[in-house]
Amino acid sequence: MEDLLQKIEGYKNSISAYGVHTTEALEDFRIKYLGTKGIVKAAMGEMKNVPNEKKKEFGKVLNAFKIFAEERYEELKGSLASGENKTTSSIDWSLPGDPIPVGTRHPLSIVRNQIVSIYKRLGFAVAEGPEIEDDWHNFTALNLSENHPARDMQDTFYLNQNPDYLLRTHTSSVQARVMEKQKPPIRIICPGRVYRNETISARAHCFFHQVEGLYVDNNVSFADLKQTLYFFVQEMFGKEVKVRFRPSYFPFTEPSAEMDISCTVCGGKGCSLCKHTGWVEILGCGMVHPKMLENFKIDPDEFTGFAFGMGIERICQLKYRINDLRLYSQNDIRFLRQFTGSV
Ligand code: 2NM
Repeated sequence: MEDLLQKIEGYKNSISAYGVHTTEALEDFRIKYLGTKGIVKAAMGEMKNVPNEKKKEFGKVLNAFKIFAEERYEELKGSLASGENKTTSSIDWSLPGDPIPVGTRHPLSIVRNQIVSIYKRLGFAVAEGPEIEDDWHNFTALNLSENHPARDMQDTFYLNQNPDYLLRTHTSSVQARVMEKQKPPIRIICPGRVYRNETISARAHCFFHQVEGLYVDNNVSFADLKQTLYFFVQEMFGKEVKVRFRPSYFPFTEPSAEMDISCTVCGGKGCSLCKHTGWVEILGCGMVHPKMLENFKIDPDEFTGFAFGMGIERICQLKYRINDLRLYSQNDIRFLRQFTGSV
C-alpha cells in the first residue's frame, strides 16, 4: 500500500505544477484527473485492494486527494477567467507573421550608384555638401560674375527669409567647398540634388540630380578628360557606343565642350529620340578656369584640372527609355515597381 501513497504524492505534485493558458488545456486537466476514466476515479478503485483494517485510513487519504484535485481545478478555472494569463493565452505563436513588403530602388538611385561605381574604379572619391548654399560657393567662387544670367531670380530659388542663401543650382558648390579645404591632387565626384526655378513639364523640373566630377593635379590634360569620359560611356552604355565632343561655353571651364554619344536607341541611324541626328547630348565638361583655381589659392601655373557635369535623369532616360521627367517624382507605384531586381 506504500506505493499507492507514493503515487498519490506524485500526482499531487503534478497537479500543483499544472498551468493552463486556454480553456482547452483546462478541459484536458479535468478529463485527466476528474473524468470518469481519470486518475482520481482510478485511485478510488484501488480501495478494494486495501486490507479492511487500513480502509479507514486510506479512505481519508483518497478523499483528501479528490478534494485537492477538485480545488486545483476551480483555481485554474478562476485564473483563466480573471485573465491572469492573458498575455500568453491571447497570442497564438504558431500564426504566420505580417509580411513587411520589400520596396524597390528608385531608378535614379540605381543609375547614380552605377555612375558612382564607375568613377570610383578610376580613383574618384565621393564628396557631398549642403543643398542650401551661399552665393560664394554656388556662384562667385565658380567664376560666375555678378551679372551672370544664372543668378537671375527666374532661374535660382533664393530663400525668402534670407536672400543671401539659395538652393544650389549645381553640385559644383560641393567642389568649391572641397577646393577650399583640400589642396591637389583632388579627384572627386559629387552626386546630388539641385534646384532651378523652371515650370514643370515632361522636359523640365524644378529639381533634378547631377553627378559632377573634378580632377586637379600636375599635368592634367584635355586628353585625360576625354579618356575618362570615354571610359565612363563604354562602361555605362557598352563598348559599341561612339562619342564626340563639340566646343561649348561654361563660365567655370576654358576650353569647354559638350559630349554626345551615338544614339542608344537607333545606334546612330536616326530616330525620334536623337531627332534623326544619330547623336544625343549627355554632359558638359572642360578644363577648370585658371581664375577659379586662383579663387582657391591653387597656383594655375603649377596645377591644371578638368571638370564635367551630367544630369542623372538624362542618363536614366537613355538607359530605361523614360520619356517624361515628372515620372521620377510622382511616386507612381506602377512606374517604380518596374525597376525591381536592379542594383
Ligand atoms: C559642367 C560643365 C563643365 C563643373 C565645373 C566644376 C568645378 F569643379 F570646377 F566647380 N564642377 N563641374 C562643370 C564644368 C560642370 O556641367 C554641365
